[in-house]
Amino acid sequence: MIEAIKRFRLLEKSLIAALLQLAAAGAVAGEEHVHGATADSASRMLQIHGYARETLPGLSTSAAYLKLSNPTTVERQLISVALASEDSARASLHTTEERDGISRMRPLEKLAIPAGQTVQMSPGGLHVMLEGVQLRAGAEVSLLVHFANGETREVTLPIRSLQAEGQHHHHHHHG
Ligand SMILES: [Cu+2]
Repeated sequence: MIEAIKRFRLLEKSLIAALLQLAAAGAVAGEEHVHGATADSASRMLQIHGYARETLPGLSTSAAYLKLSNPTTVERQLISVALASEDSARASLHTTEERDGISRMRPLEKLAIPAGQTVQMSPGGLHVMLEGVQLRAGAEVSLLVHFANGETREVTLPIRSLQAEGQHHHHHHHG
């Protein structure tokens, strides 16, 4: 009887060891997207959330605002953004600078997301400029976000009305 319990405990131990090894393997691969990655390793990947602004009637220019959280120990660099679907549309990384009391937008070549930090784009600051688009509030738009390490992430963002823009107190999680 005692022998049986001992053997069972041994089996239990080796099972736990095997599970830990699996978890460790998942963590190593967690930086890139892996099928079957555990929720734990997924939470250690770069996270991208955000929203896009609707286009005003008669205009074809808008902006998207991303929140990039980097829980990893490696700095990531966003090098470009593109629209996933529309060929005629253009997306580019912009920052806003105030000079002589006038705020101007300037293209950014890259955006660093330091290890363990979050970069939040916002109206009047960093943004993804969208040109040649028609964005309706309530719909969604997909962006391809390219990183210096060769990774490309597709993010689907909700499109918000201009009125709603100033009022949000929480960010939406996309699927
Ligand atoms: Cu801009």
